[in-house]
Amino acid sequence: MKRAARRPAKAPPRRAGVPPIELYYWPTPNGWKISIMLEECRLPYVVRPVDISKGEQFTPEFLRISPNNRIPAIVDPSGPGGRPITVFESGAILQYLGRKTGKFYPRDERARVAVDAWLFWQMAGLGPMAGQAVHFRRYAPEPIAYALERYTDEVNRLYGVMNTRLATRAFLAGRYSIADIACVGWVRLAERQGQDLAQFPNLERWFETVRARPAVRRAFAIRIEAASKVDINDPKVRAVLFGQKAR
Ligand SMILES: N[C@@H](CCC(=O)N[C@@H](CS)C(=O)NCC(=O)O)C(=O)O
Repeated sequence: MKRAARRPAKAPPRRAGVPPIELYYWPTPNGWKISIMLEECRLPYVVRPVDISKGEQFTPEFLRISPNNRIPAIVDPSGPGGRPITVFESGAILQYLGRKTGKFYPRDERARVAVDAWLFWQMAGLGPMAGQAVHFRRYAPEPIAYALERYTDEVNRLYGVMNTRLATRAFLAGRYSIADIACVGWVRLAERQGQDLAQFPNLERWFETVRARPAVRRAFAIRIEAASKVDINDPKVRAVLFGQKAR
């Protein structure tokens, strides 16, 4: 893990005595969820880049924070009871920050159930399926027709579910929430998943609305220089990212 973290351009001023949340991050759809939420909530934070192309997700230091060797993760020095807390899994982090701030995660039970349903839908459906679609479309050493079709079709079905849902409401759970925050980074990469947003007009309208939010723009603007230089065809990178087994 590198300590050299560039704070986003318009990070909120740090309040004296309130240490910032540490965001263990790499610019991917799962990482973006948390940078967006931190920006939306105006919480002070520092970015700790974890170069997953170099295997920094496997360092003992990081595994103590994120035992699944995946980004994102956070350390909140001012956790419950005023003591530090570590949180991994992007959905759990979004819920934690939503409860901590009272923002984008309604307290009302009916509204919260709707947000949870769409958040879990993203975590268990859209994210994993879109991830597999991207893998077989861009990273597999050779094209495998069955896998390409299966995952591209499933993502297409999921986009259709969002499109239908958004025909009657502005956001997935009614009001803008952590469910929208969880999905926007995946829809941003629609093309890589073999999807054409023009075929999903309600989803496209939602995407334009969400990505135009100042906090979302700030989060998407965070630059990690090393990430833009990663060559996925480099055998060393592929050996780190693909074919992982129990250690
Ligand atoms: N379910 C996890 C998934 C996280 C995940 O897959 N992160 C990827 C980047 S998007 C990662 O850290 N990959 C590192 C690796 O594959 O070793 C979450 O939502 O936090």
